[in-house]
Amino acid sequence: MREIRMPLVAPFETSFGRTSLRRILLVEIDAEGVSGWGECVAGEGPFYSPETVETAWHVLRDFLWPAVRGREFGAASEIDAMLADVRGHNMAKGALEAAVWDAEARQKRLPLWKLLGGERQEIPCGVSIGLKENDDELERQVEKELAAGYQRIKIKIKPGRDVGPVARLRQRFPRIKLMVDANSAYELSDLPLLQELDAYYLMMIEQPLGWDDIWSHAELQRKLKTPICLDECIHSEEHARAAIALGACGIINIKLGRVGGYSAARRIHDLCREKGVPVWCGGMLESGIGRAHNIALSTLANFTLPGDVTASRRYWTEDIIEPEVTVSAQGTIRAPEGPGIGYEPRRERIESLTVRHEELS
Ligand code: SMG
Ligand code: MG
Repeated sequence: MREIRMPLVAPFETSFGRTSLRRILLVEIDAEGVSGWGECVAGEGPFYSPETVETAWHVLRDFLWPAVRGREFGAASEIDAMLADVRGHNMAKGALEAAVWDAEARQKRLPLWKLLGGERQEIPCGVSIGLKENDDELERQVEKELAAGYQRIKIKIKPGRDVGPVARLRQRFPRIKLMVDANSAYELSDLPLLQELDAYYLMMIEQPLGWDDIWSHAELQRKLKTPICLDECIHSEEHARAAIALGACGIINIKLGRVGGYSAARRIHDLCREKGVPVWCGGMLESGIGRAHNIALSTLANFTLPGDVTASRRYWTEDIIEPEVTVSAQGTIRAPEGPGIGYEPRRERIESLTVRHEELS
């Protein structure tokens, strides 16, 4: 395990706070001499979810690693069950599990996306734009992302920064795929305001209400025309099943870390496919390693909507993988042909960014 620190090219602001410097926990595993890499997407503080870099470090070292060390297994798909005695801590689990998937794919000399059963090599990409000082700045940023080719625009909203910016963008860009993400900044009592957003034919409203409150989203969805997309609320297949059965959402954002790895992500993906609920891959300001895993996940068949998976340069002056992730002029990323995640971790650069390191055996 190691922690690296990377400054973002620009601060990223959501309804719960602002990030300028990422602390990123990376996991490298050695599987019979083959390295596999995973990234823990826990934040610096417990504001998106309860996990942090510190809790993940502790749980990985003291509970998850002891659950797998020295145990023989035939495939990365077995790891999920081996970690099941630990409740929660999905981001810590996801980092370890993803590293094992990378190693298995490298051992088999297969691209990870093919090992996972991915069906599309070209994935559609959107961008997530943080809260801006004013509407002019927001509009300029949207212009820039559209010019780069991105297929849909998501903006962050919070009380006081919602209908105004959305109305302004809709007037300026009547035809783009537009959506908003509130990161749980509203309550059911904000219904009239959220209903005002229905006028702007948004693709979806992401996570307007409480981070673990599926029931209130069902209440809200009954009164909104715009589909709700759940992010923070969905931690497992069981949550997804409940949310769909209650009518709490029409769309689900899947993040590897939030659900605890590929096995859980695939279960949610398969359930949503069966229920006719489209999914897309979320982002967590990842370095190239997490970004590469998101690309692999996005190749599964029901990832039909553009995800928050974007070029390295949108966040980093220099990424930690070779080559960097790039996006085509059509706003797509091509899943790589190389083994494993298909991008090589740049060891020297990773070493130079490392602030702590612990080897477990
Ligand atoms: O990686 O492009 C990215 C960020 C996408 O908006 C994004 N993520 O709620 O979906 C979300 C947020 C969570 C992270 S904010 C620090
Ligand atoms: Mg979100």
